[in-house]
Amino acid sequence: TNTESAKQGLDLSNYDEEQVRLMGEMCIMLDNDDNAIGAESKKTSHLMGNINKGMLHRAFSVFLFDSQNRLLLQQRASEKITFPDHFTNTCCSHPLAIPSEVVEEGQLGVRRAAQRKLEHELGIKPEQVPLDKFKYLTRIHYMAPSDGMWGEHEIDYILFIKADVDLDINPNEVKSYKYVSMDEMKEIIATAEEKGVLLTPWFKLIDETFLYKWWASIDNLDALVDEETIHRL
Ligand code: DMA
Ligand code: MN
Repeated sequence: TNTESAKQGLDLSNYDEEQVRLMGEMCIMLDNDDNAIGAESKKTSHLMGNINKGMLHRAFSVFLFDSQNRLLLQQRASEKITFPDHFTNTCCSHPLAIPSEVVEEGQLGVRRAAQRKLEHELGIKPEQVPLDKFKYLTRIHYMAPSDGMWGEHEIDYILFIKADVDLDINPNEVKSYKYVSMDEMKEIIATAEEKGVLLTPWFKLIDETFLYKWWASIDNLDALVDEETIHRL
């Protein structure tokens, strides 16, 4: 049993045990300008009751492309507590409130978290995704409810990486995966509603704003990097 849940009067017994365990991870709490102001559990920071009071945390979204410039999509596992079964970009999660992942210089903490979760979710070995190979593009601030109880409210660091990788899927995290060309991506987006394909809200927002501009410049991203702006989407 989880003492924090008990304290909050929350019953998590109907959720996947491993995903409930991961709700104990400590996320980095932020003010509106991405200044770290504390730490709260993943559970506390993803409850809509807290989000509606302004609670905000740091996150990252990785977009991984192979040498043919195809984007690796994942479908989130049914076990996920937020946005189960939704299709999304390669990998998302949170840098944790631990010494190695709170480092802001060169986005080092975020890069380390990205490497850690690419291995955890998709089985990608860190050697195939070196920290300095991630291209940090910008930050996106967004809020999105998942269901009545859970949601997201994040400043999300966008990381692109071009690498051919070996996958070993963690079925507790990922239900399926797929490499898509830009045309295939646009087709998936255009037909998602009629086909009943679920897409995560942050992926839709990035698709509507920056994705294709960045994707078209995948081998030449330096001019598009915007380290300063926090885009409010
Ligand atoms: C959270 O992703 C991060 C973003 C950008 C939505 P997630 O729900 O996949 O996190 P985790 O894999 O840690 O559950
Ligand atoms: Mn989050």
